[in-house]
Amino acid sequence: MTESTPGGLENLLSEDRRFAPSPEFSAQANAQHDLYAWADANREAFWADQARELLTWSTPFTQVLDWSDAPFAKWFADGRLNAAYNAVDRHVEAGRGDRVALHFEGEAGDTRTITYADLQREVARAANALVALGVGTGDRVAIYLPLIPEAVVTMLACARIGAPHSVVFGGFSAEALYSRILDAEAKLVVTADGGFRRGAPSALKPAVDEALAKGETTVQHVLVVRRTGQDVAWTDGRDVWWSDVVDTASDEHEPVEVDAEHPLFILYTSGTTGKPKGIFHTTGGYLTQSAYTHLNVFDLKPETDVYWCTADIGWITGHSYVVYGPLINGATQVIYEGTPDTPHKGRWWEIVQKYGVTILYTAPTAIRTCMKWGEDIPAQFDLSSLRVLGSVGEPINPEAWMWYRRVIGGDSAPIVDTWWQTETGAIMISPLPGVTATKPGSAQVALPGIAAEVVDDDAQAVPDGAGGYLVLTAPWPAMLRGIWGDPERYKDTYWSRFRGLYFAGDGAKKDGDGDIWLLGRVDDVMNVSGHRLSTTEIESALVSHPWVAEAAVVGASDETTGQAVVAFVILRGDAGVGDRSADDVQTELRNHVAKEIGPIAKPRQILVVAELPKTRSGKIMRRLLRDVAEHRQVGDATTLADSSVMDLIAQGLATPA
Ligand code: 6R9
Repeated sequence: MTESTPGGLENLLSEDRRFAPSPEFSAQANAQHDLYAWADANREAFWADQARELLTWSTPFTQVLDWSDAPFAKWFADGRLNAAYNAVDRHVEAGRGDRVALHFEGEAGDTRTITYADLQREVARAANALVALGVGTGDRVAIYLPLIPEAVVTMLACARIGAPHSVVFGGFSAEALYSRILDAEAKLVVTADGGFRRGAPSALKPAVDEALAKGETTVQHVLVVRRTGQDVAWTDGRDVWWSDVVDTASDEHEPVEVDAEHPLFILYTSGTTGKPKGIFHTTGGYLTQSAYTHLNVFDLKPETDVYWCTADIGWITGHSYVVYGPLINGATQVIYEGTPDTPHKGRWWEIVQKYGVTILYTAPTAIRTCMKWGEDIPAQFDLSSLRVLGSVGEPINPEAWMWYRRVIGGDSAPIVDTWWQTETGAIMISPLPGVTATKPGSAQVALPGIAAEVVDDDAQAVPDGAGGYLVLTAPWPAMLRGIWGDPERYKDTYWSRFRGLYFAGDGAKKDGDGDIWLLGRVDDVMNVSGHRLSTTEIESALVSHPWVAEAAVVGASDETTGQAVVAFVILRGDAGVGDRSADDVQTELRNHVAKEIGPIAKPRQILVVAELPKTRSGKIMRRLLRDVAEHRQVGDATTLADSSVMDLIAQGLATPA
C-alpha cells in the first residue's frame, strides 16, 4: 500500500516549449529515427543485433531471450564472453591502445592520463594480484574506494577473473559496509587509506577495520591503495598494500571466459524495508544495453568525443556510464575525484574547459546547486566544446533544465533526461539527441527496444493526459536478474503489484503527446541529491539511539537536493536526555544517523514531537508529516486513529522546546 498517489504537478503538463534538434546535429547523429521501427519490428532480433554489433563474444550465442522462468530472465544464455576483454583488450588489439581511456583529475589538481594500453596492463596486474590473494571465479569482492583510477581498475580486474564486485559508496558508514560484506559474503575488500574531499584527506581504511571488527566475516584479505598518505592501522596477514601485490604482478593475464548469465556485480540499493537490496546484474545483456544506450543516447563518437559522467562508482550510474558503457565503446573520458566547489565553485567548468569535454552527464541536484551559485561562475570558462548534456537521478524541473541548456549548453546542446534505475541496469526512457524534439522536464519516450507504460491501479494503461504508475511491459537485456540471495523478495518487490509487469516504484504521467513525465517515488523511498534512501532505514538508525522511542522520516521537497530528510522523533522519557537543548538533541541524532548509515542520510531537520500520526492499522501517515515538513496546510487526517495528534504536533512545533 502506498499512501501518496502520484498527482499534482499539473503545471508540468502545460509545458509547451519544444527544442527540435538542429539539422546539423541530426545529420551526424548515431541514432536516426528508423531505430524505433527496427526495434518495433522484432524486439528480440533487435537486441541480438546490438549484442553482436557492440560486443566481442568468445562463444557466439544462438539463443536470445529465455523468459520461460519469468520473472527470471536469461539473455544470450549460450554465449560466452569476458567483460574486461570487451572494455579494454579488444581496443588494444584493434590498434587503439594509444587512445586515452581515462583523464584522471584528483581533487588537489594531480592528474594521470591512462591509455587503453596502460589500462590493459594495470587491469591484468590487478587480476593476477586478486588471484594470488585467493579470489577465484564466482567469489565476491567488496570495493570501498574513492573515485581514483584504481577503482575502475579493480572493477575490471574482478570482471576479468569472473569475480562479481560489490562496490560500496565511500560515503557509507562502517555499519553499512559491514552489512553489505555479510550479505554478499565477500572474500576480499579493496580500499584506500583515504580520498580527498573538500580539500582534505578523508579516511576510508578505518571504516573497513571497524566493519570487520563487528563480527565474523568471510573476508580473508584487505587490499589497500595508498592515496592520501594518511596513517593506517594494520592487521598483519590480512592487510596488503596495492603497491606490494599489484604493482609487482605480471601484466599478462588471460581473461576468464564466462557465460552471458554469469553475475558481473551486486549493487546495494535502498528498498522500502530497512534491509538494503543486493541488486545483481549479469554479463552479456547488461553490457549490451549499457553500450547501446551510451552510444545512442549520448551520440558518442569515440574518436573525437571527450565524455564526462560526474557520478561516483558507488552508484549504478558510475557502473554503467563511467565503467562499462564508455569503455566497451572505446570512449575517452574524464574522471574527477572531488567535489564541485573545491577549491572554487568553478571547478567543474574549469575541467570541461581543460579537457574540452564534449558530453556531460550529471544530476539535477548538481545543476540546481550551480544555479544557486550563479551563472557568472560558468561564464568565466569556455564551455563551447559541450555538444550533448545528460541528466539522471531524479526529475529535472523545467527551470533547471532551461538553465542547463542556456548557461551550460550555449542554447544549443540537446539535453537527454534519462530515466532508469539500479534495477534496470541501463537507460530506459530518454530522448534521442538528433531525433527527439525535447521538452523541459520530461524524459519523454522509451528507447528503441524498451517497452514502458503508465497504468492505473488496475494495471490498465492510462489515456494521454492522465497519471498513474510507471511500469515496464517487456523484459530488457540489462534488467536485474534478482536480489542477491532472496528470489522471493525480487518477485514481491517488482512483480507482484501488477501481474506480469515490472513495477518501478515511480509515479508518472502521460501528456497530450503521450510523452512520459516522472513524478517521483510512490513508495517510502526518498531521493536526496539523486541518491535513494529508505525512510525505514533512517528510522531504524534513529530508533537505535538510546534517546529515541519512535521515529518517522519523510522526504520534504528541497530546492537544492530535490528532497531532504526530515525526521520526527518521540524521545524516551527515561533515557537521560536531561535538560539538553533541542539543538543539542538534534545535533546528536543527526550525527548518529551519519555514523549508522553515512553523511548523505543525515536529516536536514529533526523535530521532537509527543505523538506520531498513525492509521488504525498502525501505519504512520507520512503524508501528513510531509505536509508539516513542507509547511503546508495539513491534509485529510480522518483516517487517523487519534485525530488530535496533528494538532499536538502543530502545537509542539509552535512552542520552542
Ligand atoms: C539511475 C538511478 C532510481 C530512481 C528512479 C526514479 C529516480 C532516476 C530519473 C529519475 C525522474 C529521471 N530517477 N532518473 N526520476 N527522472 N531522469 O538514479 O538509479 O539510484 O537506482 O534511482 O531515481 O525515482 O526510480 P537509482
